[in-house]
Amino acid sequence: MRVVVLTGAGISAESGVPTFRDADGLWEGHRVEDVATPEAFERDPDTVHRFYDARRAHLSTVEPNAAHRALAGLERDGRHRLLVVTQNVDDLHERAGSRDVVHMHGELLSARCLACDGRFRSDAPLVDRPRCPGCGERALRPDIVWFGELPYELDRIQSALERADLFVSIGTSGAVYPAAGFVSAARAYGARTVELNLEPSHGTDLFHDARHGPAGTVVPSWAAGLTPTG
Ligand code: BV8
Ligand code: ZN
Repeated sequence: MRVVVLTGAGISAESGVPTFRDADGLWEGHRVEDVATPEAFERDPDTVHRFYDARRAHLSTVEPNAAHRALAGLERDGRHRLLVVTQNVDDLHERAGSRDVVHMHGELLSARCLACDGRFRSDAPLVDRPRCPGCGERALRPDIVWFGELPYELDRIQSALERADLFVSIGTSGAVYPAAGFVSAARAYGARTVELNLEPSHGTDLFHDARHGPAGTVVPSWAAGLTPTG
């Protein structure tokens, strides 16, 4: 089967990465509009840099969990064609072994240059204004898709949704678009749709099936059901 898996903050919760909804809409004590918008970066770049530098540094203290590993195992198994489309900016899918991963909202371990528009793997704190590896300008910003900005690889995601036999949504509240609209698109193209989440999401009625519980438990048992041994 061609399987498209959409993941959100909930899949990394058991690894110790805070979700957005955890703190009543406050992102680690910050209002989203103060740290995850181009206007916020314009207004107060240091606060935005410190916010992402802290999340980037925190990555080295967390590990992938059983849900990330189960998806990597499904891909490695090879019986099904798996594409992971993640809203997450952490690198836990890749560290679990997943290779076909689309970061539609960017990555903490990447920086983008406002002078030459280059994108570079980088784990350096950006608040110190390091020089761009490409053009040497001190014009790097977090390579993150902020509210009001166009997500990455929407064309690739759209064509994968059009050809999907199965669409699975894991650990997402379904509150942010265009990601929250993928289930309807996949369904419209004939895919079966499954929600694996701690609790019903905003779009739970749009799914054919739903299993509610912690991803670290629900995802491995769902994956095992997809590749019966023997
Ligand atoms: C754009 C990077 C236009 C930053 C992020 C249509 C209608 C209404 C509004 C809009 C619309 N279209 C666009 C908008 C505006 C906006 C939007 O959707 N606003 C919302 C708030 C209404 N969308 C945008 O701005 C998008 N851009 O539209 O551009 C455009 C068009 C043309 C040209 C130019 C521009 C861009 C949105 C991307 C913003 N960036 N992230 C960063 O990370 O710092 S979004 C960010 O928030 C995440 O990436 C994710 O997408 C979202 C958080 O949601 P979740 O990941 O689902 O996390 P959440 O905490 O909400 O929920 C966790 C879930 O997990 C819960 O359900 C919980 O029950 C569950 N859970 C918890 N623990 C576990 C668990 N599940 C399983 N196991 C557990 N252990
Ligand atoms: Zn540059």
